[in-house]
Amino acid sequence: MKLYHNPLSSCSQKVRMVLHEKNLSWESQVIDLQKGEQFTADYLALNPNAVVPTLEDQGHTVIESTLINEYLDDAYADITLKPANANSRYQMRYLTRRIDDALHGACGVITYAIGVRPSLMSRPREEVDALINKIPDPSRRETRRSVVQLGVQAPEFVTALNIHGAVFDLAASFLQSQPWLAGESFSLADCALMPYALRADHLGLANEINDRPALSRWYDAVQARPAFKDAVTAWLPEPAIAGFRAAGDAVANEIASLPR
Ligand SMILES: N[C@@H](CCC(=O)N[C@@H](CS)C(=O)NCC(=O)O)C(=O)O
Repeated sequence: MKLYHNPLSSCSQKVRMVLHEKNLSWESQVIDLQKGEQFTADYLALNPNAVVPTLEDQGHTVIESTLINEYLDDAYADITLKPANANSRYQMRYLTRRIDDALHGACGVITYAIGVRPSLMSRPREEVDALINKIPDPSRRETRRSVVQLGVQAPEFVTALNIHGAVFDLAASFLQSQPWLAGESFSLADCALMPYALRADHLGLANEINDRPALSRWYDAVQARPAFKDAVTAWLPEPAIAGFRAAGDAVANEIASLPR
């Protein structure tokens, strides 16, 4: 089994979490997104959306992180990460859908506006434009352009923060009555939300978690899982995380004064 992924990418983190929760062994192929390796012809043949992750297994190519995780849970069922009862399964899928439909794009916005923009600003403008122009999806491309140009002042930024608030509220409401997002057992939903809480934390937005006690308790519990160390901590490039934190500190006052 081979995973094309990136250490910092949230969708890659959620698939690595499932691989390690299920004790599966896998081969790593890192795709450097800032160098544009997602746009090579070989990679586009595997994943025409020019995004990570992509899984190759038993002769199949599987894309879309949520579907990769469902595939892994179906194909390797010894340790299952899907709850047994139908309503919990519905809760799991409702959350993973909200994450895919809304939170993921919002996370890209806050990541680029706060964390990635400083390093892009130090590169030649034409080089950055060329990278942005390769993004196949027009709406993602124009959002990226706006956020790289305007940072936290981009109109998309406040919307993205509010989406984080709404999905974190939803998650916290599920966690009022149960230890994990989809019930009594750790599931694909917990793997799916984890990277977004982590990213908010790294970008200086830990208050989005800490202000919601049930979510904060859940975040601590996810980080304490042995799989988290192998799937996430082991891959985190410390200088990049320190850069994210410093960039978060640098815009904290500006963010606090934005109308929400
Ligand atoms: N819906 C896709 C989204 C994947 C995605 O957006 N991946 C990001 C990293 S988290 C990426 O590869 N971005 C490439 C880029 O920024 O050019 C999935 O769930 O797999």
